Amino acid sequence: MKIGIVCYPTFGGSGVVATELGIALADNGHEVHFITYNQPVRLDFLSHHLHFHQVVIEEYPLFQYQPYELALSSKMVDVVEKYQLEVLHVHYAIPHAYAAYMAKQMLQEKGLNIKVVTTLHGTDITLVGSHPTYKTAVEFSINNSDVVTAVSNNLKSTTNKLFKINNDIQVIYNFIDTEKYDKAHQQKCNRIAIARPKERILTHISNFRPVKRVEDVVRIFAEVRKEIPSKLLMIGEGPERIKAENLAHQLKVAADVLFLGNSSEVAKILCYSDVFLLPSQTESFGLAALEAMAASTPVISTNTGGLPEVNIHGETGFLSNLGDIEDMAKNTISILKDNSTLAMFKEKAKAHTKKFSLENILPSYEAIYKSCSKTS
Ligand code: GMT
Repeated sequence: MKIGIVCYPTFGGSGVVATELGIALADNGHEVHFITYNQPVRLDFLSHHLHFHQVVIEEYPLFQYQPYELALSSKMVDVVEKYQLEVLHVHYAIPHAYAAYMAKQMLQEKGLNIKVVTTLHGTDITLVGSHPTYKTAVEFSINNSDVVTAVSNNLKSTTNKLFKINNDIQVIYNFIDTEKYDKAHQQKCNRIAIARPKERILTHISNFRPVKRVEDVVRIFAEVRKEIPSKLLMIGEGPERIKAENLAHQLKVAADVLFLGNSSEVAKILCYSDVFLLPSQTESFGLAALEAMAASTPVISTNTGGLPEVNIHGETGFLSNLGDIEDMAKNTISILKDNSTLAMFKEKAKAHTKKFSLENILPSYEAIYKSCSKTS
């Protein structure tokens, strides 16, 4: 089929899922067109099955805010018409679902019926979408999508609680390409570049926004390091990084905390990680936790949002109440205390990711696209 994908082209989870989905669909013979303002970070190659169309904004002195939705919906119309797309799959409701609705209306005037699939990812519903500034438009665009999916049961029920939704929401879990992580493990994990042989490696990956509570990460690490020689890898960039750096100095652990910035080598970094820390305020799913588990890294997380659907308490890691640093540190130590316990958690974390493998999840999206083409 010919499918348009609209997403944020950044390191954020929704952009990563959208990009990996597009690549997998292209591998399965579909023709995929990404429509976004930059080439998605994980889309490192293009082919006759994978296309990228850049949304360019014309700046004008009158505009205090550039009208991105307008440029995006115009681009969608243009690409749908030129390449005869059958479905537009938009990831993250704001403003993509709204822009897609506008594109659909414009295309209808031209006698074309494009189907819009909207995937809700999390903050488009929880932190941003339900804010009075956006709520009316978000609710409208969810109700006017042809198909709506959410990345966890928790996100589905939260959406139904926060908005008046008269559309069915299908839950399709996020997925990972397990082979990619297996390959990274087959190559030698270059652990020695990061830590001494007796040290454990703890890792956190995020966009360092307040919701990720990166200071909690540093506090947990400081507690763990009192008992277990270890290093903390902080991967990503964002507004809270400076606070986490300052706290590491204040707690006198800075020498053992490495801030490595954004990375496209997530699989390689996770390959030598022993525990992944995700003490978020909320996570609709927690793709970063799933990626860690795919690399055999157990997860210490909060029990908020959809995290209990991904991280299984006592099996793939542990879940704690929000802000309970002591409990998260205690759980981390219990995993790291000896090699056989760590090996058991690693094995179970890895085994659990089969449920979220590309092979298991991709057919659900393909079935949705197929159903769309039947009803057009
Ligand atoms: O918060 C982020 O990490 C970015 C954000 C996004 O949309 O890019 O992530 C959300 O979508 C991810 C992919 O579905 C989920 O795994 C994350 O849990 C979700 N973030 C939150 O709910 C805070």
